[in-house]
Amino acid sequence: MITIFSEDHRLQDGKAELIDGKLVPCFEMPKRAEIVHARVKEVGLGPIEAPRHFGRAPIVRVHKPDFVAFLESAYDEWKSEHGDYDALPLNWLAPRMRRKLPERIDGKLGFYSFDAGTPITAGTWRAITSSANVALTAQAKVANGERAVFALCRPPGHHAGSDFYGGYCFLNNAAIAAQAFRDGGAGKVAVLDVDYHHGNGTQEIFYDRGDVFFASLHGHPAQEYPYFLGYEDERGEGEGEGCNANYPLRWGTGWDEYETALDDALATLRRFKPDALVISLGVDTFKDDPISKFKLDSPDYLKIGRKIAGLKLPTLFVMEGGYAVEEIGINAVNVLTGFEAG
Ligand code: SS9
Ligand code: ZN
Repeated sequence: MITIFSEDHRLQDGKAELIDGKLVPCFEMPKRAEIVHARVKEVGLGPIEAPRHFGRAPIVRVHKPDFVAFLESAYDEWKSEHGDYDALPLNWLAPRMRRKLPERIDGKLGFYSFDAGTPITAGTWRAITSSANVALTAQAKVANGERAVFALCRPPGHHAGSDFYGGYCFLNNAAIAAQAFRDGGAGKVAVLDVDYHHGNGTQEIFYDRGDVFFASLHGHPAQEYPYFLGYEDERGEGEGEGCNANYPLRWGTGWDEYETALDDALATLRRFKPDALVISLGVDTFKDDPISKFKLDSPDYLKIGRKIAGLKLPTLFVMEGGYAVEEIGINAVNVLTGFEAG
């Protein structure tokens, strides 16, 4: 399997996030991608190639242009007002306040974000456009006939919506790639999100569309971030009615319960008869993940890969979360080798 990877991910190297009432070093760190990259080499998964540049057009197919322009200039605006250190938002709209874009950067950060864990740094724009290019380069290879390609994206993307960022995500790499499949002629695309957290951004982007099915297995929103989306009764709307499937799972979920939900999600996607499959590949479902509460173990990721291969679809794997840094390489690459064996 070919892997697409860029060193530019290192340009996103935030100092701190606000979590559990404390400013702590960012869990979403460059080392994550380095460990996955090293594991891809170690197991000899296949060639590792650099991304091509696709420019803004495929990005604004899923994100609003004003949001993308905000991401591009946010750090400079912040720096000229506050100085050369990471930008974090601190206030948001409460219900029935007015969604009107403020002039000052502090207000804009709150307008376009939904948490205080996602710093915008000097290198963020270059890192996130590079991450999107990694996904698009891999997508193009799958569209051109590769059975499966691994987009080793960083930063991740599945929490980013059409006009908001958060959850360490700025541009939604998986959604951008899914849309690129459609724009390249695929009639129907399925996105399966196996990250521990609900892919609220991807769901928002495709919620009213019948051409892209979104299925997600994740920590139950009653217990888990991002809390305000991801329930089972969210089934899509309008043209998209019936094209969204959520599998909220409680803290402590281990392989047996996970497998039941995964089998159901895969059967649902099979009935949709997609032409291509995008996997939002998070491995923060691991038992030792520092911010998550599922109990999957490293061999379980081989089984996930094997089951995904059973759909027999052209498949794009897009790296998302996973914060047990020492094991992230083994776990992520296990999904890929399980797929190849399946
Ligand atoms: C948990 C706080 C979670 C954001 C997590 C984003 C994961 C992206 N107490 N903070 S895959
Ligand atoms: Zn996650």
